[in-house]
Amino acid sequence: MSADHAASCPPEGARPDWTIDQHWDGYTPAEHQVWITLYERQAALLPGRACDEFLRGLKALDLHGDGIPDFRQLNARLNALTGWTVVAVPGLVPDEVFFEHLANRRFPAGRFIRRPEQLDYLEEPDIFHDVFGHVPMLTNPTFADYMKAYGEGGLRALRLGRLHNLARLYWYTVEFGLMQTSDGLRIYGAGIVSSHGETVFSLEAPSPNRLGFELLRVMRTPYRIDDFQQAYFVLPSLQRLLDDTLQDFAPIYEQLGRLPDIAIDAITPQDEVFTRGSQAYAKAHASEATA
Ligand code: HBI
Ligand code: FE
Repeated sequence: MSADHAASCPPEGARPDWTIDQHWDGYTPAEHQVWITLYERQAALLPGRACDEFLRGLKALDLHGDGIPDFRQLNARLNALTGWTVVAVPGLVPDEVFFEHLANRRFPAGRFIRRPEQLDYLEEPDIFHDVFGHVPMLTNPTFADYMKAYGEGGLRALRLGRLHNLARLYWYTVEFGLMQTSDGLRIYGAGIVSSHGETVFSLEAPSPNRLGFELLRVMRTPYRIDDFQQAYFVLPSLQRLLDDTLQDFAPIYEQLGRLPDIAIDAITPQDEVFTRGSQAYAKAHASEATA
């Protein structure tokens, strides 16, 4: 998510690090019902589609469909597993604030939940996207280390003027990543697992390209911010993601300064091709907002 629209000062009532109390007692029955509806829809769809690491995390956190989770209980479980904590924020926070939290194993999550008439689309990440989508993977030690490394890398990328490249890595892994497993392709990205439509589209539609994950390649590829992705990148394992991220990015940024972007729908001779997409869906939907 781009934080272009986030103000540079915390809003009234927020702490200097932009966190707020979750104020769990303040949720209405109708808000809990939105969580339950979304949870039940995704819980039915994800077995056989989400990777084992995600499904195990969902179970370990006991994020059942009784309503919006209370961060105090969620954090007791999560913190014991990987040292991560979920903190409530009012919405998008500035990049620097976001990375500073991640680097300290704190995941900023929206406190609000979408309205019933917005079940399938919303602009800012709400508590369902942030908690159901992101937090299960944070129970996995390898992924948990990756997210911390990403936060540290984000602070560096900001200083080096390379945030647009690093943000693509986040987008194509943390938000929209696929993984290769012995049972076939599986999803792990939070933007997919929290979306009914994209869960099916990302795995089954003939439209998008599905390509092997290569760090430099991913950082050269713009992404869709307004619709289903035109390309998904497939990880061989979570360990590969962590190993790639722990290397020094300075030489990579230097190469990125010389290399052009790769078109969003392109397949290069170096790509490992899982699916050569028809791009039919993208062609039928005119708007092309990319980042
Ligand atoms: N703030 N709350 C919130 N959630 C995000 O995912 C987020 C953010 N601020 C910045 C940001 N993401 C992105 O700029 C980075 O992931 C690149
Ligand atoms: Fe997200």
